[in-house]
Amino acid sequence: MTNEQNLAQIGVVGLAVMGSNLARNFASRGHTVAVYNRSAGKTEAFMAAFGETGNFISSETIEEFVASLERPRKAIIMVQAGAATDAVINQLADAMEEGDVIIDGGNALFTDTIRREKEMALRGRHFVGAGISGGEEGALNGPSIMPGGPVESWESLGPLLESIAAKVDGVPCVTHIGPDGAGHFVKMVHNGIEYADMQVIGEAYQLLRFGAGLEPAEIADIFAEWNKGDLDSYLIEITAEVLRQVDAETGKPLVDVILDAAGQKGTGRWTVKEALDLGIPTTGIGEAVFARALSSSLDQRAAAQGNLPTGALKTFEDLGISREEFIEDVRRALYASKLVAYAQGFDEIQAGSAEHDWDVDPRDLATIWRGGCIIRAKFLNRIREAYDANPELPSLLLDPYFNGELKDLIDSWRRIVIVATQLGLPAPVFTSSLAYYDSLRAERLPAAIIQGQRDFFGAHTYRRIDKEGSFHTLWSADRSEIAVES
Ligand code: NBP
Repeated sequence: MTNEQNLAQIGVVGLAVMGSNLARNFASRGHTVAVYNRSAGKTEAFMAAFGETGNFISSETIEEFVASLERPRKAIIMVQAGAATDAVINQLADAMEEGDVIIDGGNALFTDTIRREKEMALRGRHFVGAGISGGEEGALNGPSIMPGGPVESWESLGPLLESIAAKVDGVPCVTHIGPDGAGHFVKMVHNGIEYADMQVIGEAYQLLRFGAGLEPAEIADIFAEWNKGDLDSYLIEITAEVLRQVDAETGKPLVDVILDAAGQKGTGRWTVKEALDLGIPTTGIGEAVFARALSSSLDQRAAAQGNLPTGALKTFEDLGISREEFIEDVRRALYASKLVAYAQGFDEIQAGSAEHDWDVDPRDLATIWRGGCIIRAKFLNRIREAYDANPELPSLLLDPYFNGELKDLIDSWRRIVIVATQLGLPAPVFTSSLAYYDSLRAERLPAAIIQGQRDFFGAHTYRRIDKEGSFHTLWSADRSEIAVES
């Protein structure tokens, strides 16, 4: 039912997929919702389709839209990230008043959010960058929401967002993440973890399909079975669904007719760029982003097919392992690699939080990611428990529970990396995650030789294990060592 008399508790700007679903979600929780879209046609279509399903107030101009909001006015922007978002923010800020709240629910780069918050603060407007995960289904039925911005905004916005967020054990999947860009930073890393999670599932599929020679429908059954245990997650569940799907036109498994070139919109790439700047080795996410890029290099792949020497590859039969053992090994390698990706993602969030003084609590993330979002998984409960037990945990891998799990996983993980190599099947995240794991636990790393090389060619100096200070060897002279003032 349209409601022209009352004011709206919340407004949504942008009525494409995400905005219209979010507006419907707010309305379904009993809120009156103001809606506006740049092209009036979309607003009309929205009202025609859903106007009767809740209390909506539609407007044709941004001024009308702002006038239809209760004070302090709260409007969520769900438009294309970048210039479109800037344009809408400025239009809203012009029409709004001191203390009103502008929320950007799009996938903004967190540095844009920091800039926008500063600009809005100068104009007396509150600006909240809120990461929203869960795609269109989540937006409609309950997403996971990661709002940043000033804590005062959270006080008025919190109950509204809690009402539409997914709930797990009665706990809403939303909390104030931290000031300015914290919400969008955390959403960015969430998406990065999602890339790694999807890639490790892809690698497991690849090994089962082209290593063990299983059919998509058989692998769907295996994934459905895995979904009952430690790997219980939305992504494993939907993978089983995708694998079961048969193409109506050809009668083949759908997965066999989908072009194997993965797209990306940028949040994975941002996560890795930021990790490079922070000096955090998010190798799993990095390999996942590169794997998508490689998959899309279709010309180069076509040129390489059949034209690169393989060396002596083995067949699955040569390896003499049972299918059952292999399937269980793959499951364990997947679990271990996933654990590494999450550990690295949480490391990046903690480093970002320290760098920007955000004070992000990792326990909050493990809590609000349990529902609504794409990486929702049973094992996030374990992550929450790990940080509950020790908020200063140096790495998730060192939590006693996960450490115990790793004891059970490690042999399978090593076997799978070896087998993948012998079969010539790429498993970049399985492989690089194991290299990360072995690097992390190594007593000595080859970094000592790198420091030696750097000192040799560039007098970059090195530190010693047995005394304080910086040192340089006179490589071009008598090769004696001198202490260097740092
Ligand atoms: P799109 O990202 O496809 O954006 C379309 C909307 O942006 C339309 O309402 C369009 O209005 C509006 N818009 C554009 Br384009 N330029 C504008 C401008 N200069 N001024 C005003 N409005 C403008 O929509 P979406 O897929 O619903 O996503 C919305 C946001 O949510 C994005 O930031 C996206 O990254 C994020 N997100 C999407 C998903 C997902 O699963 N799709 C998940 C999580 C987050 P028009 O009708 O007049 O052209």
